[in-house]
This record gives sequence, C-alpha cells and structure tokens, in this order.
Amino acid sequence: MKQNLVIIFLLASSACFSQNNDNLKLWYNTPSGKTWENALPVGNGRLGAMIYGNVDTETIQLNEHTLWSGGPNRNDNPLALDSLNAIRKLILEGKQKQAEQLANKVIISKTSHGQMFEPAGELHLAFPGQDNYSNYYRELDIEKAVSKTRYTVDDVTYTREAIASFTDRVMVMHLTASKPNSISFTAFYSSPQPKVEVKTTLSKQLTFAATTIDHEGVKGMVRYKGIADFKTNGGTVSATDTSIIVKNANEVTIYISIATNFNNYLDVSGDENERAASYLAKASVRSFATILKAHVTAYQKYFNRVKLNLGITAAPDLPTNERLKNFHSTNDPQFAALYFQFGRYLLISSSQPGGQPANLQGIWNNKLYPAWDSKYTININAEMNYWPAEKTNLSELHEPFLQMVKELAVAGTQTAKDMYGARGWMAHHNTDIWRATGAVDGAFWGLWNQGGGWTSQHLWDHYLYTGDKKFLATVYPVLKGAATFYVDFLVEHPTDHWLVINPDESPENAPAAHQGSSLDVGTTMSNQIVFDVLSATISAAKILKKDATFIDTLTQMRSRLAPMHVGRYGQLQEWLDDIDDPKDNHRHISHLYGLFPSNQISPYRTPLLFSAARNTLLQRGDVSTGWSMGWKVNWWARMQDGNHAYKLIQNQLTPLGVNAGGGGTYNNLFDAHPPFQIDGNFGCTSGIAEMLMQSADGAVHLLPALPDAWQQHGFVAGLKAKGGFEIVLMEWKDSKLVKVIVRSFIGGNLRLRVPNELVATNGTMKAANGENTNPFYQVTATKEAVISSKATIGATDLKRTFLYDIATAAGKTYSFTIK
Ligand code: FUC
Repeated sequence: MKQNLVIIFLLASSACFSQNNDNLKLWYNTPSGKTWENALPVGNGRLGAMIYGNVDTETIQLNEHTLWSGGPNRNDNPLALDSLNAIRKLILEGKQKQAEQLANKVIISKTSHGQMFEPAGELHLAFPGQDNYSNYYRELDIEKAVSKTRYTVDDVTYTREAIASFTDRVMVMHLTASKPNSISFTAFYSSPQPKVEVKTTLSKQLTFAATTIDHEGVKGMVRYKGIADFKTNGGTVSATDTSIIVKNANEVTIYISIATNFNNYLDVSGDENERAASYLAKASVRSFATILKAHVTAYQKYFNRVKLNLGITAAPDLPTNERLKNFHSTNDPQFAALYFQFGRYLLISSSQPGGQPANLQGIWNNKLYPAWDSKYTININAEMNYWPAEKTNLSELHEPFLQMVKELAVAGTQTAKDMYGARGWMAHHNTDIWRATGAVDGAFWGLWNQGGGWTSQHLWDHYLYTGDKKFLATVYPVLKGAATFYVDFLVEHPTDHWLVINPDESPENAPAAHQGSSLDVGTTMSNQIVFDVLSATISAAKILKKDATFIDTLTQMRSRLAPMHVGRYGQLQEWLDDIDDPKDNHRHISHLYGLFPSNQISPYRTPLLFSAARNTLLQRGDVSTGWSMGWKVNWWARMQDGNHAYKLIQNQLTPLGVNAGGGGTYNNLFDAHPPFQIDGNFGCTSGIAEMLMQSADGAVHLLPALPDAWQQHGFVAGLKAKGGFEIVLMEWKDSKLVKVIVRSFIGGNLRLRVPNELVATNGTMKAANGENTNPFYQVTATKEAVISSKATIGATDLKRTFLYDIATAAGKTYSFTIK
C-alpha cells in the first residue's frame, strides 16, 4: 500500500517535479590537481578512496577503516583518585587555575592522547602523452555511488569509473576508451607511511604491506596488506619491481583489496595477507558490470529510502564548485537538497554495520598526522556524525557507533573505578579505535567527563525511533552503567545543595571570571546530560520491568539536579553562576544541548527557557567553524525559524576563505572546520531534516521551519520520526501541507503538529487533546528555571499550528490532505 501510494505520487509528478537524477551529481569540468579537497570520495564502510580524476596521472588515495596507529592500550591516569577531593576543593574555593594545573598532572593521560586514523597510501596511474586533453568532465553520482572521469585526447574519449564496492569488499576502477588498444599506463604506489614494502608478484599484482607507526609511546601493531590486480581486455601487462605497466589495452579493470590484522579493540591477531587475498580472489573473478550492478543495488537499498525536493530553478546547470560560489546570492534549492543527500551518501559510505564508526573525517584521510588524529571527539563531533542516522532513514548505519558505545562501556568501567572510585562507566572527551577512555590533550579540554553520558543517549535514541525492545534489553546494562557512574560521581553543591558534577567544564569554553580556566562545577550542559541519562535509564528500566529500587534512587537523584538558569543578559546560562559574556562567540554552545539534540527546552513546555536559548543563539552569532554552523542549523530549526536556519546553511555552503574567521565548504562539498571535518556535513544534513520534520516535543511536527526560499513547492519522502513512524510522503505548496502520508510501524497514537488544517483520506483524526498517549513521546518535565532579576527575556513568536491525534495500527498507512 505504502509503496504503491508513493510510486503513484512520484510518477504522477515526475514529469515536472521529481528529484531529477542530474541533481544527484557533484560534477566539475576541471581535474582535482594536487588538492585533496577537490577529489571525490567513495567508500563502502571498510574502504575509503579519494578519486582525483587527474588526466596525466590519476591518483586513488586509499583508506581502510581499521588502519590506525598504535595497538590495544589504555590511557587512564591512576593518580586522579588520590587528588580528586583536592581538585574539587580548589574549584569550590574559586582557585580554578590551580585546580587545572593539578588536573593536568593527575587526570590527564601520561601515555597516549589518542591514536591516529592512518592513510593506506595512493595508487597512481601515469598515462603517457595525455597532456592535451579536451571535453573534460568528472562527477560523483550519489544516486549510484560511482565516480566517473571522462576526457578526450586525439579523438579518443577515455572514461574511468570508480566504486568502493558494498558487496565485493574491494575498490574497483574500470577504464575504457572509445577506440581499441588505446589504454596504456604505468601503475605505481606511494605512501606517507614509513617502511612500506611495495612489490609486484608473478601474477602481475602490485602489493603493499606495512605495520602502522608507533605513536605517543604506543607501539604500532596494525599490519596491513594491499593488493592491486589488473585485468585487461587486449593489450599487455608487464611488471617492474614496483610498478605494473599496461600497454594498448581496450579495457582495464583494477581491483584493489586492503585488509588488516585488526579483529577488535583488544585483539589484532587477524591475518591481513589471507584476508586481502581472499577478498580479492572472490571479487576479481567478477566483471566490472556484475560488481557494479550488485554495488548499486546494495547502495540504493539505503539511499533510495529518502527523496527530497525543495523546489526547482535553473541554477543546477553549473558545475558544483560554481554553484557553491553562487549559493549565497542565488536561489538554488536543488543545491541544498544535493547537500542533504550528499550527507546521507557520506554516512552510507563511511559507516556500515560491523565496521568502525565514521571518525572526524569519516573514512577519508591522506595524512600520517591528521588534524586531531582523525579520531573521535565525543564532546560533540562524533555524536553529530550520527544525528542524521535515524531521522534520514539509515537506522542500521547507526550500528558502528552504538557498538563503539558498548565497547566504551567496557573500557570505561575501569576508568570510572581507577580514576574516580566510581561504579558504572565513563569516558572523557575523546576516544579512538582502541576505545581509550582516559583524559587527553590538557585539563582545559580533556577533563570533561560526560563522554559516556552523551554517547549512551544514542542507544536510547535508537530505541525511540525503532521501538526495538530486544535491542533495548541488550543495551540496558550500558545505560544503567552510565547512570550508575553519576550515582557515585555526583556531589552535593555546598551552598545550593543541588547534585552537581565536580570537577566539570562546559566543553572547551572558559568564563572570563575563571582566570582562563574552564574548570567549574555543575555546568549547564552536564546537568542536562545527567538529566537525560537518568531519565532514559528510568524509562528503560520501567519498560523492561527491572530494577525498581534503582529507579527510585535515580528518580530521587534526578529531582535534586540543578535547574537551568537564565542570566542577566536574558541568556541561558552556560555556567551555574551568571558569568556569560554576551560578546562571547565561542564555537561550542554546549548548554544548548538541552534544545538540540535533547528536548529539555521547548516553546510549548518551557517558553522562557526557549526565549533565553534564542537570546544565547543571537549573542553567539552565526559564522563559526563548520560543525558549529551545522549545529546552529538544527538549533534554528528547533527555534522554528526557517529563515535563520537557512542563513546558516548559506554560511556553511560558502567556499572556504570567504567567511571571515569561520569555516565553509570545499569544492568536493566536504565541510571545512577548517580543515576538513565531516561532522559539519552530517550536522547540516540533520538540520535540513529538522527544518522539515521534528519528532522531539510531544508530536510529529511537520514543516516546523520552512524557509521562504523553499516555501513555494516541495516534497520529502521517507524521513523517520520517533515511535516508529515514517513520513512516507509530505508535499507542500506555498508553505502549506497539501498531502501527507504516514506509515506506522509499531502502532500507537500519531500526534501531528502541522501549519494548516488537514483532513484524513483514510483513518480518523481528531483535534488533539491533553498529553500525547504515545509512550515514545513522553517528555520528562525539567525543573523550573531560575531567572535572574536583571534578565529581560522577551517572548518568541511562533507561527500558528494545528494539532491532531490519529490512532494508528502497526503496519498501516494513513493519508491526509489539505482541508
Ligand atoms: C573539538 C572542537 C574543535 C574541533 C575538534 C576536533 O575539540 O572544539 O573545534 O572540532 O573537536
């Protein structure tokens, strides 16, 4: 039924109003040259590659998801426990700087500060005599996950297609030419890695092998092996010691297999040689056409679930880099839609079940010493990577992150015990493939102790979207462990008597009042995270009918947490004391965690806090690092201010270098912190979804923040809402919803909040009344906020909405049209 309805709709409107295939391409009329950020990313969650599309020497820069520096290790500082009380005391005495100095000695790791995600080198193909080329074109087709380069030399048109196969576990490049015997090149390998052994084999394969480097005292233990195999049609293949020479072929297929000895974060006893060889043996007997077909089908299983059309203009007829340049001044709704779908493409390509989660650069890095080690910063960045996962219908791809949380819970149990004398588990602000849970970088950044709390919320979120009780039962011990840590670690504030975290910090920001130190007690973000962890654990325990006494303990503790505060500038306070600087434009606005991704701040339930959050957003300003702008798109969407959210998208989709003092976007649409960080891509993708649909605040809210630029006509198909609902289709015209189709996977009350009156075309709907009875939409009330007597807050105007209740049954589809 659902499929039919959507197909009928999409067919009916496709002639004039589909998500045109050409809109799902990044394309360019110049090669990448030497610039990595011009190259186009492909990936299958295990392998990543950047395709440069250069004519005379093609470069395929390679990555493998488990290729990291170091080996299994821990980085706790066991001195912490003895000094914990001294640090707490110093902070309470206002000696934050001294506390920080002590924490640098006793809390910050004396061993690894996190290991690095490492490159697997580059395969180059040198084509003689191709300097004078014409008709150059290259593209990344994100509807098929295929990159293509095409150009003409002396009347011969050359085409190269590249994929990281989802089904065959290898990278494949397929080279063709419009005339026979035209393809000749020399293939060779290079790598920033020291000590790589490069060889050719009797069967004319090019191989490379090495062990990753030592880093910060941790011995490199990841061995890797790569094999490139060249299958030709016509022509000859020969080899030197370190290169393969193809001459006069009609067609060439290059298969690249890479594997490591990594089994899991505690075990590197696998056989990289056997693995690389077996992946290759299975794949290389299959033709490019066969592999391509299976690859596209596997990819589209995920990608095709969501279609987005934000309107049509003539703007897309330009290369992607030109559209990026113009986006600020041109109405190009297809570009925003392309960017949204590119975010989904990147998640599908860098995060597959059973693999490693997308790191700071997803699965793409060419540097031996990448920025921030290309690892996982869990005070925002890694969580942001997974914001689009559930709502853009890629729930299965959340798995690598959820698996990482489970592993952190094991590693972090010892950290909680050894460093803080607490039960349960915790993590600080960074982790890596070895699931390091110690504190790194310096106490200013690394002392933050909510890494376990925040990451654990993704488990709960996965449950809220899917309603999968079996999953909830398996992860309950992890949620419980995160809560148990807080049961032991929270302390009573000496004067206010709230339960607070001490030592604490609001990620990476310091109030001027603290002599440049970030250390504090009971910061707003920590209070909000603890509130969520306790609430989720209480709810999970109730659903699973477990741990009644523990529920009481948590409920009691939750009632003693510090409330949110509104300060003298009308701002949501970042710290318990009213010490925010209204001119502070720090990229982290951590205390707005309560607005998004959490839902403790609501226009309907907590209007004062909502307005205070708006003041904070205005005070902090718009332009910032890439990921910060991505977060702001989500916040302005929650503010129901589509035009401001759109302004942030414009700021983010600006070529790097134009935003004074801020980030932007590279030609290949990678987000620029700068440097490249993928979190901004994912953050903005989530933000665009939040502008169209939210399921946070007691209802499924459709079109909460539609900007003027997209109001005319558009549709989205396939977004997911909490409680197992899919917005099979939602179409709008002139800001009004004209058609809505919702599928219920698990039944329950569907409460719709919409901008105009609707009527049901099947099923019955009634005006909503009272609390939403759907358990997935229960929101725990926060404590009443403390408001400064100096604060002028003002009210935030909201557009009128209509609220309906529809009783749904599992598996049924409901449609509505404009009244
Ligand atoms: C956090 C941020 C930085 C950067 C780094 C990877 O530390 O404050 O801006 O994104 O993570």
